[in-house]
Amino acid sequence: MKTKDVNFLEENLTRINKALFKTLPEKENSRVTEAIHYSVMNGGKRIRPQIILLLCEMLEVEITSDNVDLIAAAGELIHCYSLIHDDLPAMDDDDYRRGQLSCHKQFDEATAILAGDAIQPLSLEVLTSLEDPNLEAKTKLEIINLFARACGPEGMVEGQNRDILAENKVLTEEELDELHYLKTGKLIEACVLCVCLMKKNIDKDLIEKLKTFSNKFGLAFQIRDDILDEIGDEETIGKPVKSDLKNNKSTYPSILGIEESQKKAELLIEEALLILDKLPFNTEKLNALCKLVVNRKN
Ligand code: GRG
Repeated sequence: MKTKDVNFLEENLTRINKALFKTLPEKENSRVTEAIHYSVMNGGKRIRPQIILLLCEMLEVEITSDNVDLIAAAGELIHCYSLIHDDLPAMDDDDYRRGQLSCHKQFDEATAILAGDAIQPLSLEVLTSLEDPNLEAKTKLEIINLFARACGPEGMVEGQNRDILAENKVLTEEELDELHYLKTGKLIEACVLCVCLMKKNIDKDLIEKLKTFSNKFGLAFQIRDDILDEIGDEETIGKPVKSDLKNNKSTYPSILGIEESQKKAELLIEEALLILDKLPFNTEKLNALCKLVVNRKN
């Protein structure tokens, strides 16, 4: 994603990468820790932690900025873990990720499985170790519960399960929406809802609005992902194109065509922006992120 016009995203990216690095074990400890560094410190767009940082700022959450960065890093760690496992031969069998060999190709399958397995509890370790005068133990538990549900059997894992089962089948648009809500949307939603948990005295109506916002954002993000898999530039997206076609997967372009898919993504973002517009906060930065998502090239 091009971030040079939106300096705040670049600044946030530096914060996020610093926090991520801080959470990791010593690279030199073992082959697994080397693989962990290789798969985390490798130039992802960091959309999920960006959402956490921008929402914390927007809602003026009273947590120290170092702790906001660590919570954002925890969300990204879960995502990094899912990418390592997603690329494995038993899953999507992808050789490239973020412009470099995927973890199992650079190392080996066992190391990639272990690196992924290590990164997930690492995110929980980060969350449980947070110490902040404005973060109660109960809230920390709720945040952990939220992330656990987002990636567990009723979240990302089930999304991935449906994705695998759907190979060589044609899904309906509704089935695809549901699959991607589970696979991609729930983690994005958890990033939004964890900030709601940290905001003192937040009202239920605002939580519902932000949840709807995140679901529209998440689906638009995924649709653009499918489009880029069809028409993107390999070097820019950092992996071979047409991998969905290779795996015979239903995608938005395969069901709706490229043009209709892009329209659907843009409509979802328009709806997401309408929600933001009505909020009594400075939504400018989140608004800018939304606009980037549907036009992104990677
Ligand atoms: C329970 C964490 C967990 C994993 C097991 C492998 C698996 C089940 C799920 C895979 C889910 C998955 C890979 C979802 C993400 C799909 C997606 C849109 C990936 C690309 O995300 P970007 O564009 O990538 O944010 P970068 O590289 O920028 O971070």
